[in-house]
Amino acid sequence: MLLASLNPAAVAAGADIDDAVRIDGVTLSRSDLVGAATSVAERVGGAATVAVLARPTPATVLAVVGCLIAGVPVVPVPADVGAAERRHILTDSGAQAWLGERPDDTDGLPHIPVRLHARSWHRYAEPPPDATALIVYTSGTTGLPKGVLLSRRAIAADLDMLAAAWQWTAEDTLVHGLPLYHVHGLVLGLLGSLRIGNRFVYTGKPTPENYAQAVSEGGSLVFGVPTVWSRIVADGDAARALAPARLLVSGSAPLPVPVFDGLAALSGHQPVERYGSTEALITLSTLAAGERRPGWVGLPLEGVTTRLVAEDGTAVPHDGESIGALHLQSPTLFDGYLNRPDATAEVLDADGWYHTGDVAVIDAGGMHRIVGRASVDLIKSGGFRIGAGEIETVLLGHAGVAEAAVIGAPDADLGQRIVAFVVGDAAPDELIDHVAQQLSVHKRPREVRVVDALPRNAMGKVLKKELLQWV
Ligand code: MLC
Ligand code: AMP
Repeated sequence: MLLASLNPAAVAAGADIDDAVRIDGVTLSRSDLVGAATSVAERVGGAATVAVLARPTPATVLAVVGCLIAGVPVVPVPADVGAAERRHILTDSGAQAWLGERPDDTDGLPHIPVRLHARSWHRYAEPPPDATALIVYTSGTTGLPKGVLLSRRAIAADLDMLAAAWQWTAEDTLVHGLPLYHVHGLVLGLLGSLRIGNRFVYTGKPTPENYAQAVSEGGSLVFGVPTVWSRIVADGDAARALAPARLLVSGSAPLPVPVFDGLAALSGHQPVERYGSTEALITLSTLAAGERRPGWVGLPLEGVTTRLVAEDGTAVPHDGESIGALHLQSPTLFDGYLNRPDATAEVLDADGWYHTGDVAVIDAGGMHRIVGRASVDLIKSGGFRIGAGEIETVLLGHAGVAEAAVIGAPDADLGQRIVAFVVGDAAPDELIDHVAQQLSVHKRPREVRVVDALPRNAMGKVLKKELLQWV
């Protein structure tokens, strides 16, 4: 079963632990989780889809777990979501209610609160493995985010593959402070812990101090995006305080080599790097018992096959130098984008290869290095995937903007930072707030530059590579 450690029989047989999940000042035992989440399941059973505003709270944990018990697909909604993105997610997913945290604006949907102290011991049959567990919204280069359909089977397979790669066991205490509305924090961090049966500690904001504290209290398996690791290294003391951990794991964006080296020098741990996406889950990783090479993201997990493809469709050699488009086959692949067969067909071919949109090299030993994204319009900022097109559309919706172009400029802290170039008479701060309110706070441009004209080619297309030279 997907949530193996919450199997009521396992809990009843004495496998209870008092502190299975610690989040937002609340500690839940395994039987608390089973009882309260089953009570949630009873209230939502039969619903087609529900939305969960994924603030990092016990209510969010119980809402997600309750839906997984009842077999109701969950749409995790970013905690800082803005109005336009929220409406899109609700309409596109067809969510019938908000479960758990209550948004300020429910958009007319009913809200079902989660009662922390309610208990039910009803036993639900395990839903079929191909049932959708989660619909996770993620950005493309253009347009509004697409709903990625993730089955129970894909999630369970990925967690088991990672458990093997990282020697992850019920003895671990997993700590992180990442958002609970993306694969990293939700699937790996929370659902991974509930499947493997280890203790889970949510740190609150992923600050160096909070991570150091969580490890001093017994955290052994620590997850972060490169921005988190970079801030920890810059802190020095926090990095040294991670020494007692068992494994530090970085993913969601490229880990700069100096950050890898800084962690190794200060904490004594070379971080494990792993690569993944919302659509394919985690597919490549270095191993707990294997080489960790700065700048490289590792080997295919058990059951994953990769290939590199040149622009003319021919195979690129695995020589550690030649660059090609990365395709992969994996038992962890998504079941398509909700309502978007066209977009699904663009990335998932008839032979079951997922075209990742990343370019990579592979060496003779099968080690992978991610060179970058094929498109300049897909930006990774602080580990968040953000489409230039969705921000441009929102900027163009502002009365003071005539033209807009968005780029991801290199940034020492965020990896890439969103910079918007606009033609118009709006004030930059007003435009930043406009994006934060319409899309989500983490998608706001960090900088808006008002210019007289955008550089365009003869066809009128904005020259983004040239804009990158302007920052
Ligand atoms: C500032 N703020 C504003 C604002 N300007 N709010 C509204 N409007 C404005 N104009 C405030 C916010 O309210 C908030 O306040 C604060 O700024 C947020 O600051 P930030 O600068 O945006 O946060 P930052 O510190 O930069 O965040 C860094 C980070 C974050 C690393 C914590 O980027 C993060 O959590 N990244 C993780 C992304 C992730 O998990 N990706 C995984 C994708 S899955 P306040 O008071 O609330 O702080 C995936 C698959 C895989 O990729 O391989 O894993
Ligand atoms: P998302 O859908 O948010 O999970 O973003 C997936 C994308 O994040 C991938 O296609 C990569 O571009 C990037 N990514 C994830 N992990 C890594 C990593 N370890 N190194 C480099 N890029 C990564």
